[in-house]
Amino acid sequence: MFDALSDKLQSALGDLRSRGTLDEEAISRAMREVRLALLEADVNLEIAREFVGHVRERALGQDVRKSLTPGQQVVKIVHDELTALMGSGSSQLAFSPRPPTTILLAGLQGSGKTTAAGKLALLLKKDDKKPALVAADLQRPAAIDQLMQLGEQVGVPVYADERSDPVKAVRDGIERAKADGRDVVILDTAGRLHVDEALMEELAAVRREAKPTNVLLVLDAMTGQEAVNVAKAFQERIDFDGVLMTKLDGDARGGAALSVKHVTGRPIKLASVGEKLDALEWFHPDRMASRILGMGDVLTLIERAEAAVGDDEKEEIERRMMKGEFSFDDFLKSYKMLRRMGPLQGVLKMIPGMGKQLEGLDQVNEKELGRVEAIILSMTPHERRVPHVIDGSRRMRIAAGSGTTVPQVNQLLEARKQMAKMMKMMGSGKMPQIPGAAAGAKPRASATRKSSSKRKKKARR
Ligand SMILES: Nc1nc2c(ncn2[C@@H]2O[C@H](COP(=O)(O)OP(=O)(O)O)[C@@H](O)[C@H]2O)c(=O)[nH]1
Ligand SMILES: [Mg+2]
Repeated sequence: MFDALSDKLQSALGDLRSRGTLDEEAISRAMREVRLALLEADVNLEIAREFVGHVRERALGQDVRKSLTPGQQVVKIVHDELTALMGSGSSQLAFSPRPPTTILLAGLQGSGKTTAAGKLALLLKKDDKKPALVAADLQRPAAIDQLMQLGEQVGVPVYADERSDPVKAVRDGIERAKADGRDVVILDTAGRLHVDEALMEELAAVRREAKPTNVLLVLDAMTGQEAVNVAKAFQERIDFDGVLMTKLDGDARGGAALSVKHVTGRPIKLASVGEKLDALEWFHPDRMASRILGMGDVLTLIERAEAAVGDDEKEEIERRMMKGEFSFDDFLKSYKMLRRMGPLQGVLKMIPGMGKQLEGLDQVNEKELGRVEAIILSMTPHERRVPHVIDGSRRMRIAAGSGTTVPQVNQLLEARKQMAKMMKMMGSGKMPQIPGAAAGAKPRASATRKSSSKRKKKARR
């Protein structure tokens, strides 16, 4: 995700990170590079200029805190400003006190509305909601079929009537959802290739009928600044509460995601990061900023792990992680989970410190994963539980036993250490100084635990 931007920002700041002191010249040089990186990511000129202005001002005026080097502080400032740019507000949807909650998806044709409707239904279902899908795109019969198929795949009812009109389809759909005791209704509407008057009128009519609890604009991140222009046009005509940004997995440059909040004042609430049905995530600006800056995204990692693994196993690992007792046995289990958690490279990048290490590897494939397993399996049970006993000669033995090299063993030892450190800081509520410097991670970490117990309840039913 945003690979090019991420690389450029990291290299712009790389020089600062390692410096003990900072002068104006060094900051200016870095800021020129940051500005260029943003422009190349298709962030609009004015936003890029303003962004760099803020960072520079804060960097020059910073009161030097003992805990961070000046270079690290600049990285933290960039992190904070990126977070602020993407919106520090909540990514929650509104839920109606009188169900059903209605969610209207609007957007251009091909932006990903219909697939997003299916993905959102699945996401809400996992959160113990009872969603239903309503087809309000009646222009093409194929659109209804597509929604029907998605509904079947995620196990959610679809209300559709191809002979209806969009307004009536929405009215009937909501009625049926109520009668069936569904508590969330997702409305999939028609799009056009371009913003046009007929589309806006249809949407306005559907909106009047549905009185939706949430209007989400679906935007294709791959279209860059064009997506931002589309957002402006929709805002003027029908307005929306938040954005569901799609196709963040492709080679999207990031401009749309970085600019849309600033331009429209509406936050990104959800991010679609792949074609698979489980590739929809709640959007957290602070976590996204961490990912872009290569600081890892431990919270999203934990959430994905939760979704991929049995509850008991997970709670045990999580409890120990939070105490910093993250043994190689836990690591191995987590690694096996990783295989079930989606595209490997993306997952590994969320581990703090792994982003850079992955640079040399063009693709992390099953072979590399196999190597990690082989290394851990070559450790004695005691070594796995108490990794700090692994000295030089043990490393040589492990490398020989697993058919790997000592540097590869070292790299794994280091990765475990980083993770354990990170987890411990999160568990104690102290945020790490640089990686993922975002405030507010503590409440989220506990929210994570809460949601896990909820899932557990569900599993018992
Ligand atoms: N790679 C990728 N493809 C997506 C994503 N979301 C949607 N697509 C694809 O985009 C195309 C258009 O999606 P669709 O939901 O039919 O768009 P709609 O016209 O707005 O309803 C389909 O081929 C989807 O598989 C995403 O997050 N990542
Ligand atoms: Mg569609």
